[in-house]
Amino acid sequence: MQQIKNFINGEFVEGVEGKYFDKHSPLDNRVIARVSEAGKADVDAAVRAARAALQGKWGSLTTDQRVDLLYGVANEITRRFEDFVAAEMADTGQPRHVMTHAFIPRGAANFKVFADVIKNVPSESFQMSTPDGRGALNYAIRVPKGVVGVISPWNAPFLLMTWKVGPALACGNTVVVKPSEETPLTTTLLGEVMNTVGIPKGVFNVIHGFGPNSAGEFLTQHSLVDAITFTGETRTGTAIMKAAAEGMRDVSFELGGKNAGIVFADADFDEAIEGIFRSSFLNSGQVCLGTERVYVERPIFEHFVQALKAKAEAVKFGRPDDPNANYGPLISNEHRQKVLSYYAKAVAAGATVVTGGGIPNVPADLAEGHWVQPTIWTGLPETASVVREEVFGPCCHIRPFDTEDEVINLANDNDYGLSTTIWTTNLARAHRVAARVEVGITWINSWFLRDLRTAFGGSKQSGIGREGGVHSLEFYTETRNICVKL
Ligand code: NAD
Ligand code: 6OD
Repeated sequence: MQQIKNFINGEFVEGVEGKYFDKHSPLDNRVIARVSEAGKADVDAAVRAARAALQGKWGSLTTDQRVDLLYGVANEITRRFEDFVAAEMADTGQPRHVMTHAFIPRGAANFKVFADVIKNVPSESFQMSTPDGRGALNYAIRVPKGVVGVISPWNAPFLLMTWKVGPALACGNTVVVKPSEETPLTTTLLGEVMNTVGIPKGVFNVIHGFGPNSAGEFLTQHSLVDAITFTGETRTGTAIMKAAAEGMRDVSFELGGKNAGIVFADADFDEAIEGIFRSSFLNSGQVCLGTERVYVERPIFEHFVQALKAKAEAVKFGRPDDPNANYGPLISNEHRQKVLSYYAKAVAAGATVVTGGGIPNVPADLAEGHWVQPTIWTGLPETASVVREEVFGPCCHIRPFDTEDEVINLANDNDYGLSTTIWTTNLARAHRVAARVEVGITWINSWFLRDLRTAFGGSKQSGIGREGGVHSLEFYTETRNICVKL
């Protein structure tokens, strides 16, 4: 049985309390690894190692030297591509193509892109006049925030963790990472990469465990953590924000979503079907940017519902490497219970179940896995809990609309504001609607396409702050103002 340890000050170490928890495969619920849980003392050791590294070799490197090391990290991930793909498939149970096309390459890119950003970012400088005529030069330098606590979720583990570690290190910080208890493998592998590349000890640390009263909470409460970047549920963000208030630590939050897909009658029908299908069901619906509310212009509503149903019913459940399968399970039994409870609530609220709604038939060796059917509903009022709350499973509710104003109001009538997709061939309308939907990112005739140099983040309860490209500097550095009399 694989034993997963914490990575503290460049060493793989067991937690001092000797506690382990089991990591189950989403495919069949088998225990695939035993994970060492970090206690308070381990978290303290990791934070102190990170602080010492700031004051040690890492802090004395030039930007060019740091950039070279981060290029090395990206190259080493690429060299060990198959190891990362295998680990992420084992953790998540999702199909191989999701790993090879999205999760792992984007993870490597997170180190390259932010190394380039930091190398090329100009600094601010003004020549000032002074009453005595000598003048002054007023300029700013950016310094690292310090020790950054990184807390990441399980749905796209490597991509979302590196999306924070890449810019944090590029800006000269050190990190203590708490990956989700459901997906410990790729973050641990990254520790091996850091040692191979020669990243100084203590710059990158990993502590395993849970949230409340475990590694996550111990990290957010540690007084030597200078800033916390978190991706996960909105209510977890609230708990972390309270912890961060002690000591006035800065936070960056990427939280939940209840994203709308808007399909106008003039859309390229096949492209819209394919796009809504991917955005509702990719990764078994466990994507923060996924579409759980679909609004379709009335003339094509019935045709759209039937076409999406046909695609949802054609998925093939199976193991990530099975060439005949293209669809994976949910991450855990606990999450499956939550999703199934929403399936029951939809029925209780009077939904028409177009397809799905339960547990699929799978081969006997997968019977204990966390499978659920892709599910489509129609006929619910906007007040129904499955239309208002994030399910984070493979499901969507489809509702007809008649006018542009009506659909904008429907899309905006939600506490979340992460993303929207708009499907239309009328580009003037696409731009008009995009400017009025209250979200952090809008896709027009596309989904999940984003240059890593652009700003990413949510509006309303979907997040605080923007990360990506130079926007990440706002969180991972502090600006120091220097004024010199000439
Ligand atoms: P979660 O909030 O349950 O857990 C996320 C991480 O926080 C885990 O590592 C967990 O152990 C830790 N944690 C939990 N409670 C904590 C506490 N009190 N203190 C410190 N750490 C704590 O989220 P999840 O179930 O892992 O992920 C799914 C959620 O993440 C969904 O809501 C999804 O929308 C959101 N998400 C958002 C984005 C985005 O970019 N906006 C991206 C991916 C996922
Ligand atoms: O890589 C991205 O653009 C990004 N932040 C993806 C988020 C995926 C959430 O599940």
